[in-house]
Amino acid sequence: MAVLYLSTPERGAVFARAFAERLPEVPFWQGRAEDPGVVRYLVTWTAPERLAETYPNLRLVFSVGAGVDQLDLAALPPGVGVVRMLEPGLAEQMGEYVTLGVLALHRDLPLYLDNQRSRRWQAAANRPAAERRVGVMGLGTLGQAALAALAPFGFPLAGWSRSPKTIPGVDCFTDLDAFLARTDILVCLLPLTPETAGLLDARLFARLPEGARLLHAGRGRQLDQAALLAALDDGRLAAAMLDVTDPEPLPPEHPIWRHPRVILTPHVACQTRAEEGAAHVIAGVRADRAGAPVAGLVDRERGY
Ligand code: NDP
Ligand code: OXD
Repeated sequence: MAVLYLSTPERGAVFARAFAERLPEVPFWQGRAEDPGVVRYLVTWTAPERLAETYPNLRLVFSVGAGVDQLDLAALPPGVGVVRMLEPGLAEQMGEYVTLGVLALHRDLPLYLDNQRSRRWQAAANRPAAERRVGVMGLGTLGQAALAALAPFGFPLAGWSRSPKTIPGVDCFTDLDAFLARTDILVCLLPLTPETAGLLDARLFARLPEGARLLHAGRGRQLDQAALLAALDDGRLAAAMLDVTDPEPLPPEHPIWRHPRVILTPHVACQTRAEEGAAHVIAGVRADRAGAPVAGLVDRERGY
């Protein structure tokens, strides 16, 4: 039995040290398997080609990130489990990023950045937080961390998820129309699945209050970028902040790069910390070897 690690060498060095200290009986290989036939655990971002033939005894694929859509779950061999990254730094960083984005959109930062570029000194009226309703799509690890981080500011908070939830201080919806109708700043933290691909489109924007704002940190393919630009240009949406696009990066000529009411960041809302990421994978390998449940095991049917 062995672990094969196929991600960045810097993070791999930290993983190698952690495995040597805490799980010395399990060989840890980086980049290349000495014996592919004994690889039981793969740590990676994307699935290597010919996975089933190359690693016939594979049991679990650990994603180095929180998302697993890049692995093409349907194409993986049926008996192979997929584990998403669950390290506490991800939720902490997403809480920071969503706070940054919601405050920027609430306090008209895209407008002021554009005014600065045009040397325009012009104030808009500040709206109280109590009158700006924030709604988070996705109430999982990251959605709930974002809502907890926003709690001190006084925004009326809501969330939308597939299954009903109860979260103190948050109006929880499963009805998308009702959720959108009460949302002035929409935050998307959904996993990419066939149901969520293209969800942020013109039809959805039309169901938000006029002048709503979008903060998108889920996956680029959930957003119809042309519909976003049209909604910004006709005033349906006032501004957007995007951490994810399709493709990443956007081509240099793409209008999103220079749209005056878009703030763009390069998929940096969260980054897996090496030490904590290694601890999560080691705990998963230990649990699997003991026949115990593995934290972060994805429901492959559901897609997240
Ligand atoms: P979780 O699996 O913990 O939570 C997903 C949430 O989305 C759940 O509440 C789930 O509902 C809800 N959901 C899924 N599908 C639907 C649907 N069709 N309709 C309504 N709700 C749905 O995921 P995380 O919170 O850990 O991560 C979310 C995503 O954030 C990742 O998949 C990734 O794409 C993105 N991400 C982005 C990063 C960045 O840097 N920009 C970094 C890390 C992650 P239910 O509770 O009912 O199951
Ligand atoms: C992701 C990540 O899934 O960075 O986007 O963890």
